[in-house]
Amino acid sequence: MPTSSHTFTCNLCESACGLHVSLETAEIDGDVRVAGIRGNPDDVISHGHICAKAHGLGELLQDPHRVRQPLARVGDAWQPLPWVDALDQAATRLRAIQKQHGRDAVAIYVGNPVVHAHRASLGSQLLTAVLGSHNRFDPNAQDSNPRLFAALQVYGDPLAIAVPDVDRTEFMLILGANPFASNGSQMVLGDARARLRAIQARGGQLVVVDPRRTETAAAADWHLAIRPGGDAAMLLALLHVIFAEALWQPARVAHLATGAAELAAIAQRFAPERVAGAIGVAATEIRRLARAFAQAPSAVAYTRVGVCQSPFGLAGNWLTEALNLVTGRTDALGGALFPQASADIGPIARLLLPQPMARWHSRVRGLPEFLGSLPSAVMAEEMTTPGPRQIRALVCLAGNPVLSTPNGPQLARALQNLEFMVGIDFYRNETNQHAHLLLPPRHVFETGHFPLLTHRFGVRHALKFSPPITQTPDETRDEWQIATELALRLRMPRWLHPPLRRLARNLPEQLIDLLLRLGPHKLRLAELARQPNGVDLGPLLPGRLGAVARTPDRRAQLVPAAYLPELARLDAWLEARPPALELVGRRHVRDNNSWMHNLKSVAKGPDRARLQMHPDDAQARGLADGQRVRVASRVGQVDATLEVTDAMRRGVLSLPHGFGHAQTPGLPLAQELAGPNANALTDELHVEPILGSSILNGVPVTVEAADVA
Ligand SMILES: Nc1nc2c(c(=O)[nH]1)N[C@H]1C(S)=C(S)[C@@H](COP(=O)(O)OP(=O)(O)OC[C@H]3O[C@@H](n4cnc5c(=O)[nH]c(N)nc54)[C@H](O)[C@@H]3O)O[C@H]1N2
Ligand SMILES: Nc1nc2c(c(=O)[nH]1)N[C@H]1C(S)=C(S)[C@@H](COP(=O)(O)OP(=O)(O)OC[C@H]3O[C@@H](n4cnc5c(=O)[nH]c(N)nc54)[C@H](O)[C@@H]3O)O[C@H]1N2
Ligand code: SF4
Ligand SMILES: [Mo]
Repeated sequence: MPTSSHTFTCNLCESACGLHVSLETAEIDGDVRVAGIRGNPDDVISHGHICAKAHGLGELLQDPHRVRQPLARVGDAWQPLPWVDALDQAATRLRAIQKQHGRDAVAIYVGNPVVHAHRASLGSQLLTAVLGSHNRFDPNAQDSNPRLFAALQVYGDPLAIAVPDVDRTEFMLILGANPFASNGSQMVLGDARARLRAIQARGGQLVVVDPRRTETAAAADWHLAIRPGGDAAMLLALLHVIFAEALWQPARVAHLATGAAELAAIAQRFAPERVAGAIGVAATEIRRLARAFAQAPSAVAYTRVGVCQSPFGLAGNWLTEALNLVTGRTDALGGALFPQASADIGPIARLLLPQPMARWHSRVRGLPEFLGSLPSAVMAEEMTTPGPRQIRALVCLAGNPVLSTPNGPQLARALQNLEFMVGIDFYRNETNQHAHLLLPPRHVFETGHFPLLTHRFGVRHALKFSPPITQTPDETRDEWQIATELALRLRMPRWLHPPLRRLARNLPEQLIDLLLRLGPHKLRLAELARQPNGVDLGPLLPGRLGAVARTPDRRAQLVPAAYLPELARLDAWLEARPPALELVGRRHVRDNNSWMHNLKSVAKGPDRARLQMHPDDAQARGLADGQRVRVASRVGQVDATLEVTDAMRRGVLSLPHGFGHAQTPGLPLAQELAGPNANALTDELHVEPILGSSILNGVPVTVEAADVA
């Protein structure tokens, strides 16, 4: 069998690890098989690091359960059909529904993998624009919205995301993130473990705030096992100490930001002694952390999904920015720096989104649009509540909201009553097994990879473009092609299709090339293609806040008015009695959200979907390690295997999301793995009040032995 060797990029997470891929081509049918995958030691970002998921990416190329041609569902059976028929059918149905019921009757959900695929991400933009519906959804409501909102409020631009200067900091405070498992989020690290350990190796400190002693927390110098949702109060208490003990940097803050006096007045109400009991971190610890953070030669606080998904995700993200600003860490070496995107989508985003929020509201609950999307928590009610603008059809592109959004089972029921649904996915997953049509995308080896959206989160300026390395002779199409074909059919007369199709063919790469040329590093896509290991463009630079901030005076705002109502809610939370058990999520390095469990190389190994509980909580309920238990919340219940571990804080349980495959015949291996759907417990009605983003951590639950009726 002829073998060829290629340099490529893993696109399963932000790290964009460099790969050496060897491919074998079968002489008889021309089938391409992955013979091996190794880390590329010369890659400028990952330096040879890869994780188990990279092998899954190889396996995905040849997974026999992947959908390889368009399928139409008739009852429970799926029948192949030619692309032209599938596309015609999709366009005809979507157009008819929009004609009869208005544009909002067709919703679109665009899932996470699109973030890591340039053709899919531009394709999803095209499709969304062409559908013109207000009912647009994506995982941001489960993920980054509180962080993007903080960037908007504090710096005036949702894209003004500061990245920790990991390579130079002497003190890194991590709240609600587990980079040893996730490999970093909105922070491209290459090899997270190596890069974070290097902080300690040069004498710096790593501090982790997390209700669970995670892999990252276990390696840290200091772990504070906070109660879920406690971060905002803890950050206010840190600020309290920093202002009270004059540990802040007034001269530098005056240069960076406005509102220090107001912030000090707010923080004054949150003494460590006041918040300690409710957040489960001793006042002495809070005071010690405040001093250590403020007095370190350099320091940075970094927060991610654990805080975003918590009851005070908005305030938690705001106050993390505030802590970095007040101690002079923002925009300083070893602090939080604003990278220069080599291909900046900012100007286009600002053109398309001149006003970033509340341009419309959801019909039933009145929750606001943010950055062009509505909160996922309203999806099901918008499908099932009759009336004008009711959702009657859905396009689901690279998403699995039945496993990834609050009260997923309710959504699954709502999907069954849609008039029409199209899925664009490798698999008949939990969500699009309810579709009427399924359109199969190409593998990243066949589309090429450019980290259009994520390269702006690099801890160094570095960039890589991996052109396609193979074309499998199957009936799959990339999402840009699918989107253009649908767009043409939905909105253009037939005679215009051939010229527009030609024009559109390489538009994604042409656009990227243009952005690169206009960008600060003046690159060309063709030049990048000639450097398969990527190009290193140097460290992040301090002193960029003035160029980045879009506030009237180009300084950060320490106390944006939008957050003030959150303080009253926080006061009430601090006084309230906590539920006996609160559920949080977790990630494992071998899992990738909901979708790689049908791949042997990823799914193998010990059960990773166990419910983790502290020994005291287990003992109090007479529960033992390994036992099947029933977890219940306001919205539902799931059975899980109990893992009793002192890695958990008392009163907190941990269950990963992305499992719950028992009813999914399209994923036979995953179906065997089954596992509980954590989002059968999360509550679609209990959302954060300003944006309506989902609260997935700190969910009140009860646990009992599964055999008790
Ligand atoms: N292996 C792997 N890597 C991934 C993914 C994956 O599924 N698997 N997913 C990718 C995606 S889409 C994303 S967004 C990123 C996310 O990357 P991270 O933000 O690093 O996410 P997690 O690993 O889930 O870590 C969140 C942590 O928050 C803690 N936590 C829960 N509630 C609270 C709270 O109220 N306060 C505090 N302080 N902590 C809390 C949890 O215990 C958990 O350890 O990872 C990406 N990388
Ligand atoms: N309880 C709880 N819920 C969570 C989270 C949590 O921590 N706890 N995390 C949230 C976060 S951060 C995220 S990002 C979301 C993720 O949630 P979603 O984006 O809804 O779903 P994924 O699980 O990423 O599934 C992605 C789907 O896209 C398909 N796919 C993969 N690659 C491609 C591709 O290139 N093209 C196409 N067309 N399809 C592709 C996969 O087969 C899979 O079916 O989950 C969120 N939900
Ligand atoms: S860390 Fe793993 S999943 Fe992420 S890019 Fe690297 S190999 Fe791929
Ligand atoms: Mo995410």
